Amino acid sequence: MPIRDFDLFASKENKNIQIFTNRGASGIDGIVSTASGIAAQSKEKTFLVIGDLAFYHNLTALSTLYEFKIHLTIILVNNNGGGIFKMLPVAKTKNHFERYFNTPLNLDFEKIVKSFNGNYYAPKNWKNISAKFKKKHKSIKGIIMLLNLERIL
Ligand SMILES: Cc1ncc(C[n+]2csc(CCOP(=O)(O)OP(=O)(O)O)c2C)c(N)n1
Ligand SMILES: [Mg+2]
Repeated sequence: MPIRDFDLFASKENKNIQIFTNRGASGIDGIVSTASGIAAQSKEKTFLVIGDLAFYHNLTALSTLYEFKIHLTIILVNNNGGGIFKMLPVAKTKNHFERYFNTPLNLDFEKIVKSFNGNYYAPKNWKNISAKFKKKHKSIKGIIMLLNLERIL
């Protein structure tokens, strides 16, 4: 959903921001690797906005960030599952939807991120997020932020 949300709701800005998207072979594969490559080459701050299921699918790519000291901020939009499927008619099939379509992961992302030597931060509100971006970004390598939608909205 993050890329679709961006497509629908991003405001027009005059700021010089470069946006990249990743289609992959089938959608959610290779997203972290693509962002890592961009971050490794870019002189600007690089942010990746990604859903929890897509992030989980891309976990092994996190080791590259640490190994090559790539400075990438990952904003993990965690709604515990594939929220996109809630927009489809299949969401009405109560018996099968949770297990086979939404597939909630119930993962502890803090532990996962730390096991890849990443920095983890779970902001409590929107103010926290902008403060973190402004102050800390330059000094923190490979920070991973968990943006838990259920808690903030
Ligand atoms: C390799 C691959 N496997 C499965 C899919 C099908 N698929 C599309 S979106 C999605 C779930 C995305 O969930 P998440 O990243 O949490 O984003 P949300 O919809 O919750 O915002 C899946 C499994 C895909 N696109 N690519
Ligand atoms: Mg999700």
